[in-house]
Order: sequence, then C-alpha cells, then structure tokens
Amino acid sequence: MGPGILVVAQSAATRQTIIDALKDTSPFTRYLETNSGREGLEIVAKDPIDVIVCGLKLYQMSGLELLRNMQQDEELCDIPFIVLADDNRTKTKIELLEQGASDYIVQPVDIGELVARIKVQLKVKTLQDNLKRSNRLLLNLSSTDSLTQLYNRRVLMRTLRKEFQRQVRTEESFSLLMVDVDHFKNINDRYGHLNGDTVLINLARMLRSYLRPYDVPTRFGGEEFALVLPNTNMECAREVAERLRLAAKELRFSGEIRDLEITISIGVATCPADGVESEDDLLKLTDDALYAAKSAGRDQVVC
Ligand code: GH3
Ligand code: MG
Ligand code: MG
Ligand code: MG
Repeated sequence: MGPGILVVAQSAATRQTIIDALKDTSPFTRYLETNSGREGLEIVAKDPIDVIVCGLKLYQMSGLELLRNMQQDEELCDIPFIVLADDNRTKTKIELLEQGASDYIVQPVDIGELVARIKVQLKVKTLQDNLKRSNRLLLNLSSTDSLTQLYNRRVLMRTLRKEFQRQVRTEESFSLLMVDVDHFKNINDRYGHLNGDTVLINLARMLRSYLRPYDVPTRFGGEEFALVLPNTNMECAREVAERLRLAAKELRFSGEIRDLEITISIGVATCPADGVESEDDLLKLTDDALYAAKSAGRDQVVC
C-alpha cells in the first residue's frame, strides 16, 4: 500500500489542484480529501495517513482544532501536518509550529513548493516509522524467550516487582505458579533435544491458551515456566494449576513423539504470605512447593 496523503481544505478547487499536482509526481500514492475538520479526524483515526495538508478555515472543525486533537492523541501526534496558512505573519507561523504543525505554506499555494514540502515530510514519516518498528522489535526481543515466545525471566522479575507494589496498595492477592516438566531429561535422552524443544513449544502454547489475557506466562529457564496470576487468591490459583496439570496430560504431539505423553508438577504460592517480603522470597516459596510436588511423586499441584 502506497503512502496516504489527506488533503483537508474548504475549497474543492484547492483540493483538486493539490491532488492533481501530486498525482503527476507520484501516481502510487493514496489520496483522500475532505472539506470538514471533523471528517479529517475520522479519516486519520481509521486510515493509515502519512501526511496531512490542511487549511485553517474548514467545515465543522477548524484546522487548528484538528491539529490540537491529533496532538493529544498518542497514535496521531506524529503524522506530519502541513498547514495551508492564510497570512504571512511571523507570529502566525510561530503559533502554528508551536501547536505541532510540521510545516506550513502560505496561500495562494505555489504547487511546486507544496509538493517538495510534502516529499520532505513523507521522508520524515518513513524514518519515524522505521524507528518505531525497530524500537518495537528491540522491546520484543528483550522481553521474549526465543524458543517458546513466552516472556523471559527479565519480564517475570519486573512483573513480580509490580505485583508486589500493587498488592501493598490494593491488598488484592496475586499468585505465582512454577510449572516443571516431569522427567524431561528422559524425553531428551530418548527422542533427542529437538523433539524436547518441540515439547516445550507446545506446552508453552497450551499454558498461554489456558491463561487470562492479563496473566503473565514466562519461561523461567530450561523446562520450567513461571506464571504470574494477578488478582488471584490461593483457591483460584490451585484450580488454574489443576486445569493446567490435566491439560498437559492431554497434550499430543506428532512425528517421532506421537506416542509421547507428558506430565507436569506445579508449585503454587500466593501473596500476601507469612515471611514473604520480596520477589525472591516468593520464588523460594513457590520452588519449595514445586519440590514438594516432585517428592510426593510428580504429576501434581502443591500449594
Ligand atoms: P524432574 O522430574 O525432577 O523435573 O526431572 P527432569 O529430568 O525434568 O529434571 P532435570 O532438571 O534433571 O532435567 C531438565 C532437563 O531439561 C535437562 C536439560 O538438558 C533440559 N533442558 C533445559 N533446557 C532445554 C531446552 O531448551 N531444550 C531442551 N530440549 N532441553 C532442555
Ligand atoms: Mg527443572
Ligand atoms: Mg531440575
Ligand atoms: Mg523437570
């Protein structure tokens, strides 16, 4: 999809002149137009727009109001906004730039200059989009476990810290589940490491699908998964853990491991709890519960 340019101006002739001139230089661009500031706002909210060229006097909402509305919106504030200004006074120009306009051109418009200015803003927008994309990618890489696509341990620790603070403030309890695959070493030994990885990937997918959107499933390391359940007391956490334990037994795989059945052990701890004052205390308590589940014969939940 080519870049989108929105032309907002009261006069149909002005809009047409601008779009015709742009079409000559860039036939692959999408052109949208309106004479209404309000409709302009609706368009940018639902269509990907890369540059707006906007007059000040419009129907329904002025160009300045449209600019202010967009500036207040996190999603829209970075869309380059070129104003078709009515007067050449420095004061007006400064005001427009301070309100968030990227550029302005004084009417009557020199169309060649406008096209050149639009191209500059399109370049800025492309750079901005690329920067945002790499930031998102970096953020994703730094918080995701590459094998399972669950969150990593860094996110676990950050989430636990936040949940602790929230617990103190709201007195709502939250729970931590530590899930560990039983005799996973045997699976690796018998079917190989790659099949072991497949088991982890499928188990992770199951865990995520059983949790609520605001739960935080993380890979703690190896074949252990730490699941943070906000707003969850011990009873609910036990029920969730029990459902996960049963679902793990039902997991089926394909190829060399089609006959494999796995079981998991789960340690559960809930905050607040006696003697638990830090993230590490809570991890220790959960780990003790997991150890108890292993000692008691595996394939079980211990709170
Ligand atoms: P238990 O029931 O006591 O938990 O026994 P276990 O064999 O599951 O536990 P142990 O801690 O002895 O073994 C865990 C194994 O998990 C050892 C390690 O090689 C394997 N492992 C750790 N990370 C990965 C991974 O990313 N992929 C695969 N395939 N194996 C892994
Ligand atoms: Mg383990
Ligand atoms: Mg172990
Ligand atoms: Mg294990």
